[in-house]
Amino acid sequence: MPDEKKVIPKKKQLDPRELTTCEATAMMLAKARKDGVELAFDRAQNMKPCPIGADSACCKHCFMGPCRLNAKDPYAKTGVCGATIDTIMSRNFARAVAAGCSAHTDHGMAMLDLFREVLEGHIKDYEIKNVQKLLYVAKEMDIETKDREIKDIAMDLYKELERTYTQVDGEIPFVKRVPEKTLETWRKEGIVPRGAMREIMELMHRSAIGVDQHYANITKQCSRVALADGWGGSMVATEIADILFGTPSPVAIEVNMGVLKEDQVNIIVHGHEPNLFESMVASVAEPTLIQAAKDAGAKGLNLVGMCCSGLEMFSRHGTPHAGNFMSTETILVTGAVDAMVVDVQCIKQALAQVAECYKTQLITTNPRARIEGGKHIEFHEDKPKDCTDEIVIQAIGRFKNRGVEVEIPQIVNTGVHGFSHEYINYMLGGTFRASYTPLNDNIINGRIRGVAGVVGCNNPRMKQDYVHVELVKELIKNDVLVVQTGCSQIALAKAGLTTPEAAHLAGPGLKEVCETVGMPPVLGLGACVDNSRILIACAEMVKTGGLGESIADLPVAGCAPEYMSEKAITIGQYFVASGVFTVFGVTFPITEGTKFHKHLFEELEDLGMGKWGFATDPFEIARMMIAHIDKKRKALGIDKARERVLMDMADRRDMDAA
Ligand code: XCC
Ligand code: SF4
Repeated sequence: MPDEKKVIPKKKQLDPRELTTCEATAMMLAKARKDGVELAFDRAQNMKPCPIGADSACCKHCFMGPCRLNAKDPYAKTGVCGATIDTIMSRNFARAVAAGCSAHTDHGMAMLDLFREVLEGHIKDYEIKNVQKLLYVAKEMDIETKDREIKDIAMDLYKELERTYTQVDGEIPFVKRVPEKTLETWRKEGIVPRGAMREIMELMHRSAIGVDQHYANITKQCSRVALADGWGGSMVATEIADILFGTPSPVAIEVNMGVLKEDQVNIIVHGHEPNLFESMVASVAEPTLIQAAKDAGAKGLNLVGMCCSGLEMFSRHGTPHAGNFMSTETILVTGAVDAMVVDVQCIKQALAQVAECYKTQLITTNPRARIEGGKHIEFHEDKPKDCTDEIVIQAIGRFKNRGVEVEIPQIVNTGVHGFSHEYINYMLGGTFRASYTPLNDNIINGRIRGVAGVVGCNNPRMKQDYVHVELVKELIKNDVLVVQTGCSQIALAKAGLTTPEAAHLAGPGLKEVCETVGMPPVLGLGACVDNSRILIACAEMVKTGGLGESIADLPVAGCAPEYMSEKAITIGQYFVASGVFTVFGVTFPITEGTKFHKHLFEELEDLGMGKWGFATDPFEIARMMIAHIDKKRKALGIDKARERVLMDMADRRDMDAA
């Protein structure tokens, strides 16, 4: 039974099924209520979002304020310094972009540190697993590879990629991947990133009191910072993870809370750093530790993932995945989790309290991120197993005297995930002619109407998973191929849409392509940093030809329908700056009817980029995305082809029926 003092007073409580479409989460939410344990779902009901903040109409950038304006009459007042609503909103937006970029680039830089230490021989527990990928990236970066030692090539690549972060002038290395016309637009606008550190520094400076006070100019630096994430920090994180740990390829994995095993020691890793998780994989395979678990009466060690690091791991190791962001508290309610191990990003502080209620060990591992009430076992890359072995020992200790009742929702779904852009290439093109030509051809001939990225978090202000799932269903029904990263793909996996069998839910054109290739209509590409894989895929589509000259010409659109993180805003901004129409759900930190709103939601498109959109209803979002895709098809002159191919297919069906 949970600790008495944690029992919460009865406040407003909605039926769990109104809060989530995830059956397991609903079950555990109901149990938490019975146990008197408060979760983020409850807090969201009892804490209305601050209405002034929701409109981004307040400023606390100096201590003459904080100042707040009236979103209903946005130009009636200014701040004490005279800052207008547009300045205030764009500065708030800038700070979110800077924070999100910092998260991804700090993570990417940590991966690069690891890479360097491996190369210099200071770290011996990791190695280069994927030489082919190393050579491929090195060649792209114009590094000589012929007749050279792998180590030397790798060191040159390290030095080259380090510029992504530290360079003070020039252009970041991965602009080499950007289609020429897109890059031309960036150069014209002055938004090609130099190095992430410099760009973030400048944005923090410009968004301080009394510096940049033109919303359009602030937006430029927002784009520059965001691009330093998408084509910089995140892309480096993805590429280095592939080089060190292997490029993912599709595997069938188990998802949902049923992956926990009552008779095993259950260890959840929840966070964003693959190196910790890789070492956990090694520790749970350690014969002495397996024996220790058996001696404690367990059948074995059961390692599962949650959120983004889970997404990176399942495609490399087939590690099961227990759920997305809004399930991280509820899963502790099962009582079956012996240790929850976290590193950085998206870790709710309340996990410490919920863990305490259910006697789970909450273990922090990264020096950047500690939680009051959690146990800290620091992870050091030069001796990773010191930390992860100890975690296993702690988990076994908790298994031995769980002291709480265990109730695991017996729900397990299967999804096929791990589609790198390299694999998409191969899957559609075949080994001998790996290319994007078949994808482009199928878009041009209209079988595939376009491609949509549906990504990002859960947010307890929306019914968990509902918008992700309904939106994606609507898109594939309309022949739009969906690619995914982040927590979104777990929503779709739980709904059974990430298997090849889900092709029957697709429109006739997409269905035919999926059935021919044997692929799902919804492709999971990995963690949030792996949004870079979507950028690369877009760049490849442009380079392959037939779909215009810049990313802005492609019949593609993006969406984060249940986002909650500042990181999502950064991702949204780099997709917009790259040329993609990007729709966000839940809420948008902006006041409508202002110049800054018009700038983000209309004017950026006129500058050759994409633009933002906002809607909360999945069907409305789908309508907006499809309308955009159709607009681009028309501009490319391929709108008629689609009508023809659909007519053909109807004829064929009639013939089959006759
Ligand atoms: Fe976090 Fe990455 Fe959002 Fe999920 S999707 S809630 S950012 S874990 Ni990235
Ligand atoms: Fe107010 Fe201007 Fe200071 Fe912001 S920067 S808190 S608007 S005085």
